[in-house]
Amino acid sequence: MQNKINDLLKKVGEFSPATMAEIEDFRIKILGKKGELTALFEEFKTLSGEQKKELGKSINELKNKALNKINELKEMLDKGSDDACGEIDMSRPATESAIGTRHPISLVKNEIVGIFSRLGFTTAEGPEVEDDWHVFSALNFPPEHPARDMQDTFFIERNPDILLRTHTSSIQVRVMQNSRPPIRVVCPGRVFRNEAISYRAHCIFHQVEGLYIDEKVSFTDLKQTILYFAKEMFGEETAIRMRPSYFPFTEPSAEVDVSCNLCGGKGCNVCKGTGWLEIMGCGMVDPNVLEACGIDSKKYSGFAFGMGVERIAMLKYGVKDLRLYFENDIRFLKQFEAIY
Ligand code: 2NL
Repeated sequence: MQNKINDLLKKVGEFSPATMAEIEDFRIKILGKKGELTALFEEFKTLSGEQKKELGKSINELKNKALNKINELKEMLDKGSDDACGEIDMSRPATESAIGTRHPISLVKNEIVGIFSRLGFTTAEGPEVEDDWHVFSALNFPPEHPARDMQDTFFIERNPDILLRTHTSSIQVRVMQNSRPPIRVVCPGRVFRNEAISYRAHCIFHQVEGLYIDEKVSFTDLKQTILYFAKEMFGEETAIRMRPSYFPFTEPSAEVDVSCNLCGGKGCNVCKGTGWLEIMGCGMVDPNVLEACGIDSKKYSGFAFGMGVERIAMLKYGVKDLRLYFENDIRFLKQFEAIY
């Protein structure tokens, strides 16, 4: 028996495989159910107590050597295959990891700007701290208009001519002053109004306004442009309707509704049973505004529109409380498109 143990010890010592399959074959041949070492253990059971004492140590040593050798060999081959140069594709892209998510207001603003850019509108931005002329006077606001009231607008105490813009129209005023028609521009940005904060109002919010000025621009152009926008934003099946309205800077003016795509126009709790959702205001630019900005109102006409980004985002994502857009609660924000 001692000889058999020695033979097997030698075999284990000399074993030098090249592949995983060889190791597995060897393991089965030695340690498997019908393996050589297993047979030795069967034989060991039949020995007398005295003989067991004599051989027990060496048969256990053999078993441990065999197990260790097999495990070491397996580990070596495993590692070798990882290190082998030819087997790693160094050109494979690394695993992407998200660095955050885009804010829903940015997503919707980018989408609005994108739709108009496909119609040839460029984008312009301007200062958030403005003067009275660019925000009110140039836009045909009469001196006694309530928007000029301290109640609605944030003024700088030391100089009431300086204020936080209440709409992004002041950007378009600057564009008109600084360029010649044809003008096609959309102006996204933050605006500020002195309002009590609630689920439907905030003192800071976002607008996108648009302006198109050229010879012979008509209300038909306005209507088709808005219809194109509505279909792109809310889906091909979307219809629009216009209701007469009033703004100091446009004449005629209209409020635009889109058909409610939640109930297909039948009436639901989102559209409050009407089948319609208000999305923006618009109109033909008042000739007084064109003249104030240095554009000949006899030669040129134009349309303009303005929409609240929070409102469009509420309709798009079903957000019921506007404050969620400003609180930076990670549970809300992480639901939007990831940035890599
Ligand atoms: C609304 C309504 C509107 C405009 C904005 C505009 C700008 C210039 C001249 C004429 Cl420079 N009009 N902007 C026109 C009509 C409506 O916004 O409900 N906004 C959220």
